[in-house]
Amino acid sequence: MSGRNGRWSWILPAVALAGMLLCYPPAWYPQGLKLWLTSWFGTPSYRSPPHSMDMPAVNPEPFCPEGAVESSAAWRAAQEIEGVSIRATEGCFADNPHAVAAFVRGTNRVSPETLALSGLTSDAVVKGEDLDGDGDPDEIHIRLEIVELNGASPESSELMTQFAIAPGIRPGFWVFAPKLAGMATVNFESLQARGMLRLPSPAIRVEQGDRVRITLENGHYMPHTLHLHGADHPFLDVTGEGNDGVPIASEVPVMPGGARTYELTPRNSGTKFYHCHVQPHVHVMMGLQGLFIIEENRPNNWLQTLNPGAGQVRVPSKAVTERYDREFDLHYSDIDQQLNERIQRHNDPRTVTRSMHREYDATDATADYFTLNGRSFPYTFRESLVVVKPDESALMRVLNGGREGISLHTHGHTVTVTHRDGVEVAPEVRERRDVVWIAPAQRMDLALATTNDGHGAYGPGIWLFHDHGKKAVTTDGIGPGGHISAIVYEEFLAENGWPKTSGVSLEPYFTEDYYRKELPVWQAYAPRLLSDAGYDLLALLRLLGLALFGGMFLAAAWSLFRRRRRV
Ligand SMILES: [Cu+2]
Repeated sequence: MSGRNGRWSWILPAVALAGMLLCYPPAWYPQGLKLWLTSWFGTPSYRSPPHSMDMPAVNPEPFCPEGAVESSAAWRAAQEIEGVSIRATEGCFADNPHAVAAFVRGTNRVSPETLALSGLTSDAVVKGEDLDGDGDPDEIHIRLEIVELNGASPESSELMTQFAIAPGIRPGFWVFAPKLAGMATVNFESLQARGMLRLPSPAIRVEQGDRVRITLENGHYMPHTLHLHGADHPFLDVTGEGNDGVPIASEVPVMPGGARTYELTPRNSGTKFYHCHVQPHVHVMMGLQGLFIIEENRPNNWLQTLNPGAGQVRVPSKAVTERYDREFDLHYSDIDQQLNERIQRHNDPRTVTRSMHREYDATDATADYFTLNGRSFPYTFRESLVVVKPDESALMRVLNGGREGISLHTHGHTVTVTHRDGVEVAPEVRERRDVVWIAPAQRMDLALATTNDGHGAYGPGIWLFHDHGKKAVTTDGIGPGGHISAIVYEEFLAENGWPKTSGVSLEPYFTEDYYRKELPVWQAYAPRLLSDAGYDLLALLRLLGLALFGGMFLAAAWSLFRRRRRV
């Protein structure tokens, strides 16, 4: 009995082994074995690769949404409000012209109608006396609030108040914001933040010699301050209180529910910076940072005190219009999702603080998202284009508010660095560059000339400008994304302000799927060739067979081994 059993007991493992060899994918055989098999059995016949998968139809957002108030003719047109000449916006999205007028005249000086249309409170930007008698107000009092965007809410499972930097991408932010009347969302049904509650914090413009007061009204749940980086300000104010915004050197921070007024009378002009200085490695990177521009003193110099979202300056100063046809505020930043998502996981100030200060490690930070004026491509094409005409000059005031340096490259143009950190570069040593290195916190004033001379410019077109380091042109590694924008000549803009691009369809980039990494990149121009590959069913069957015969073999070998030991 045992003899017959012994003979038969070898059959099962042998069958399992033969099955495994049959099912083993031939492509995995060693080269020598493949050649030996080929010499015995001939070459294997060609098997076509699996079919391409049918991808879902792309359902893009409108590039330049019709019917949005930002893209309306009423907001984009050149117009005069309260005696303020407001320039046209050639691109798709414009700032609210009533708010622009109120920022120029002062929210305390415009008509109730303009104030209501601006959405601001009457004390948002208060303009007082003309101290030097040159026809413009020199007493400026700005009030800033702190607003959380895309945070967790105890009342809803949705993020509150929402602001997308690109389709479907909503990291959490804290921003300085102008004082607004009414609610934070566009209406009762929407979770969408109002236009002026956005990234980046507004660019602030004051005049050299102005008596400037900025009150930080802290309605937020954490302590904050205001630090005027590079702007000439006294360390202490007239009452002896701290005025530098630095909790470890000058003052107790502004606690939740509190307010503090910072004061300065800047003696020099230039492109400066402002930011919170409480735990700056996290607070600045959460979005509490903005451009601070001190304009040269000129008669009748009515300034647009705030430029929400930065971008085109619709009422440039006298000194700027003497030298340039156009002016743009360009605020770059980057976002570490590991930091910014923390306010989406907690809504108790104690747990947010614990998570940010004790669990997050800024030395391990890597940037995932890259923004220009608070948006990533393709949204940068709606509101951060540098729109020009031939034979013009434009001033680009650039701030790098991010944690990584930027090697800013302009296609089709060279730019001249006229000021670094708001300090003039002597004219005799200025040079033209097509790559400008901008360190974190650095500001560069770049002069762009659009005369087609083969040096400064190569002629009209849609010319990209972007960091030439390889990360910042992606959104969490998916390109095109990041802070890509373009210098666009007016003749290359459609009626609605959208650039007349040619080449690949931009439609995939206007979907959330693309940035969730669910769409093949070139599907649009070769739907079958460049879609995702389907599954090879035969290969799957082989693998299943391999697993089955492998299991059989192991089970049989084990029972054989145990039987032999018993014998
Ligand atoms: Cu802060």
